[in-house]
Amino acid sequence: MRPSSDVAELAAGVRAGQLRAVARTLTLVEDEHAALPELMAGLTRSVPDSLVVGITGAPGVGKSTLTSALVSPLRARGSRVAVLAVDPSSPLTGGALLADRIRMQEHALDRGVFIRSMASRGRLGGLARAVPQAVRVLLAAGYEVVLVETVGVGQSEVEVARLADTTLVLLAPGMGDAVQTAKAGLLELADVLVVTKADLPGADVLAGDLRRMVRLGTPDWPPPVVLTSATQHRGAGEVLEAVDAHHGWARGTGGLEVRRLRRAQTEIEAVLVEATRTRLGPQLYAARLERLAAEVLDGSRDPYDAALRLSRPALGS
Ligand SMILES: Nc1nc2c(ncn2[C@@H]2O[C@H](COP(=O)(O)OP(=O)(O)O)[C@@H](O)[C@H]2O)c(=O)[nH]1
Ligand SMILES: [Mg+2]
Repeated sequence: MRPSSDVAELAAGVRAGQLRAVARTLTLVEDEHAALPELMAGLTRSVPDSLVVGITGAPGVGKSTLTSALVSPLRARGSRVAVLAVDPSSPLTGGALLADRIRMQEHALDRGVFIRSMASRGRLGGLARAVPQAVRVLLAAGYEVVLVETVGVGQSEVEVARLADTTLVLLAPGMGDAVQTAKAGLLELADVLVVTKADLPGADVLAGDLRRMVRLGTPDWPPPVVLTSATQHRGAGEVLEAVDAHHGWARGTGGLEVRRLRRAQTEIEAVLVEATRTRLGPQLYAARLERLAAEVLDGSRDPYDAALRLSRPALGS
């Protein structure tokens, strides 16, 4: 894909909501393709009525199950919905993504639902660019709701969850208590706390502990605690109500705008880093970074000078 006409055609396909164009573009985003700058220029668009929801929590907590359950009520109110399952370490968790696919299969034939998993090829910071870009592609394609499911609760996933308009943190009975959640910084991250698997023993105790914890913090927006059970088919509607309530509150207070600005800032910064890598070529970039790091470590160079030399190859090494 080189000629500008191809790129323009692809962007037009995305804007028209063509599935193949959207899928192809997301692959280019994943691969950090050289045509991205031109492609993204054709996909710039303000979508103020959009809703981007981050869904995070430990593997197995029930993220994919809840994500799938949220799609139906969203579709019922007329939204086109995209699901982005973010996998920071694709080779190892391929099985999890396959399971996600199966869990979301009930929506497979619905043209108003787009489901896609995305890997970051294990590069630090790669998700910071790829996820906001992918979200922008999906919004440009006319999906006004994007559900971003992260695979775990590692640092990069938490960063990704922070980029959403509204972030759900999921916990299940028997998978860590309220104190651990608070220690991991997940209470501050949460706009809505969801206790999944409420059909299992311990769910009410966990929910009660979480509510007490939330009250201790006295935040501007105390995250509501919602119980869900996939086996009993309950809770998804309440989760959506809580998401709407948070979205409305964030819109009213200006917090939504702040988050969206942060998403754009993160993307710009990530593009800056990746542009340097692209300009040098990944091998040279990695080699140079490694050498500069060694020099910083042995005290022969300060980190500022190292950063300058990394970003400005003309300075030599
Ligand atoms: N008992 C029970 N099991 C659930 C519930 N939700 C999900 N599960 C099961 O928990 C496992 C992990 O669910 P999944 O959605 O893939 O979790 P993820 O790794 O966080 O995406 C699956 O076997 C689900 O069937 C629930 O509400 N109750
Ligand atoms: Mg999952």
